[in-house]
Amino acid sequence: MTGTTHLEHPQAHLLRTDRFPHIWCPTCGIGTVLKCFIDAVDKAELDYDRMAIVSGIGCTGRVAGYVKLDSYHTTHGRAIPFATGLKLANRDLKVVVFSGDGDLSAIGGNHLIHAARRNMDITVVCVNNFIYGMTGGQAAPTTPSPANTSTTPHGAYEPPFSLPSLLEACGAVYIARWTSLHVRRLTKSLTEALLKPGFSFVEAVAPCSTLYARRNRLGTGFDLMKFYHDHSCIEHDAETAKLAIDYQKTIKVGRFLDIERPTWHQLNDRQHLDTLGDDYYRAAEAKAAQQEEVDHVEA
Ligand SMILES: Cc1ncc(C[n+]2csc(CCOP(=O)(O)OP(=O)(O)O)c2C)c(N)n1
Ligand code: SF4
Ligand SMILES: [Mg+2]
Repeated sequence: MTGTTHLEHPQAHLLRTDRFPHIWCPTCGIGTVLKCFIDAVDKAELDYDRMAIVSGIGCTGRVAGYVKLDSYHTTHGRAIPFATGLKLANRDLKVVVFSGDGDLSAIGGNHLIHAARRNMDITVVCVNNFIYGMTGGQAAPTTPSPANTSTTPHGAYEPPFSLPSLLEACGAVYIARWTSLHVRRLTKSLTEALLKPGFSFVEAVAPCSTLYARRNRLGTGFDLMKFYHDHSCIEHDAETAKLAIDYQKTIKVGRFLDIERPTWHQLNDRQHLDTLGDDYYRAAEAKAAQQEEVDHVEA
């Protein structure tokens, strides 16, 4: 046989393959979630030139650097304020935050809750691997009790956040959770989240196979897939208060919330039209948008 065949990555249109090999460990679920995200961007038929993706710091935080969109790898915990700034500067952009559980709910927790409260029009994809993966497997606000982590060698004892419950309480309009085993369903939820106006949140459970799984005797990445095959239960519309992830027990997955609520931009327009009328610098666009909403409801 002579010569070699060059096989192009099937998602090369949205991946910076020149930056490969990527940094993720073999069997890490982050790559699977990224694959689902790219499929979702295509299913949602979004215009690549009107999209931006923002990540913080961590293993998951590397995602933005591998995606061939306008992408920003920001500082730890600051992906959401950065994304909010992009959306304020250009409301026509589809803005996505793709980051880790620690980045979003520990150091970035304050930004997470306020962006949901404001119903800022962004989509947040959180890879929940139950720990700080990049820095050595320390306990995070999502670590189930009594998991073994590098900072809790005798078992974690702090009660963890249940992210869907936290986000519903804060005001998110779309909330779903899947594991990295649920490739088709995760892709569908990501598609819905991308098309949803307002603050949408998708939690992708993908335990760190190198640090969390090893310390907690969950085996390899393949064993994790088997674990979630046997220990996940689909319950759409489940009450988010009942979605806590217990250590090594069955976890509930599904689309839990899909509601309507005015976005930050709609409220901002409404307030300034009411108070300033035609003196509001966006009066014409705001009135047109409001009319569109009325037509949509009546249709
Ligand atoms: C201000 C600041 N504090 C701490 C760190 C160290 N640090 C880098 S990533 C990380 C945790 C990442 O955890 P997570 O967001 O869950 O991402 P993962 O690596 O698990 O995907 C920490 C604490 C940092 N880079 N900057
Ligand atoms: S350390 Fe864990 S989270 Fe990070 S790439 Fe490896 S398996 Fe994935
Ligand atoms: Mg993490």
